[in-house]
Amino acid sequence: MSDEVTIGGFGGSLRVDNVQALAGRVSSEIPERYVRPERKEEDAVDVNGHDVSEIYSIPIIDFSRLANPVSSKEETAKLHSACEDWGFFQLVNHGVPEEIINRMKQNTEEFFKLPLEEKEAFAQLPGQIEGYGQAFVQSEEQKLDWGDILFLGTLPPSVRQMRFWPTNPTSFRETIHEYAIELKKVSDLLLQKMSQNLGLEPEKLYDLFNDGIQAIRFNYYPPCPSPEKVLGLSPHSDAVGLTLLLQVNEQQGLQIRRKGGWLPVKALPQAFIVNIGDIVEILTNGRYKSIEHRAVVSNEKERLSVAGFLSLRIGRMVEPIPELVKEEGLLYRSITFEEYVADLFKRVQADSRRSQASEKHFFPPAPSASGRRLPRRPPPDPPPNQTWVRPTSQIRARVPPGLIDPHQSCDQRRPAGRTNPRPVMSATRADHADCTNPRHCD
Ligand SMILES: O=C(O)CCC(=O)C(=O)O
Repeated sequence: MSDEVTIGGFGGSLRVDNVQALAGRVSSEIPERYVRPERKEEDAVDVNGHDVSEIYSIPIIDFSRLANPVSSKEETAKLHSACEDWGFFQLVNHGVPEEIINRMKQNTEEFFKLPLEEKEAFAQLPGQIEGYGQAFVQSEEQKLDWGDILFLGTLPPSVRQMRFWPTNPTSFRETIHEYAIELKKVSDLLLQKMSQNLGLEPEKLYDLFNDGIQAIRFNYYPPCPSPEKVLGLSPHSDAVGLTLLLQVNEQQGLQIRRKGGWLPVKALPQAFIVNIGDIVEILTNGRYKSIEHRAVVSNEKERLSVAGFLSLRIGRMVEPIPELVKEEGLLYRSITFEEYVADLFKRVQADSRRSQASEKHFFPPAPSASGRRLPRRPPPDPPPNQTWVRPTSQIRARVPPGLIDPHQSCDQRRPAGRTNPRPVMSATRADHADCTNPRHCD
């Protein structure tokens, strides 16, 4: 194979303590690197003075109704509004055999229960993001997540680095393989329906992602004696096309950004929680939103989840689809997938040195079998007097007090009459003063 593509190879994580083992040792005092002072302030924000968890629940899309000619139209319209207004939905009746879902859950639990040394046989190698370890620790100052991961490239089969695929439990490799195939079937239909909803050729998004890379990340969040001080997973958006998340046990913990607060998501058993990633946000010129999310932990029970990421193949362009660029003009610059990832990687490194939360998900450019890196071009400059809008993953996850949350991608990013998109990093509440969209501005 002359141009073998793998997910590792561009950069990895610094080695830090295994959190599952650490959780077994600490009784009350949490090591400082895990303490997130910002949680106090952020968790105090609720939506309109109400308990967000009581008011909102993310949309539920019935996959069987999407596929059924009788109900497809209505359910497809529901899907469209979920993608536009929420960027998140739960997908039920998705058709993945229950037996595969249950085996995936069981194997995942069994793997994380193994003694540390056994899991470490599949540990990340220096400079690699695949394998067992932690997500993307880039500096000694960076705050750390209260969780461990196993990250694997799954599709196409040529991206698989089997040295990271656990052999215990014995059925795990087969389960991951079968699950990956099922996940692709589900995402294929979703992409077709999304294309239809966007007024594109039905196969447009499907074609773009069909030869793309799929990866799976297994998350293990151990119980923590002071759960209110830590984060299982830092705020981030997903630098991929789509994510399909399966919560493994009944312990909840996913929260999404909504109206300036953190909205807890109650995962339905057997459902996938689907979210739009940054690449789809860019392809749709911001029409579908990639929403920031995070995971919190419990003091009683561990939480496990399995996130399946669908991304592009190396060499594809990440740019708005021309048919979707309307009067608002181009909001994102064109960039190759490998430039996009390299750019993201640089930003994460810079952020980590500032000891802030970092973006986790990216697919680095793969060295070819000959070891030669794919050619890189410098990113183009924007047209005169214009600044590009940054995709969500490239915007700081944590919003300094007084600034608008960039994930509430308000129309005011680009007020009428302005020809240049506003650099969202510097948007203030005053900038959004006359926004009429209740979803965007408080
Ligand atoms: O565990 C969760 O609920 C969130 C997982 C997630 O966001 C991720 O793996 O990217």
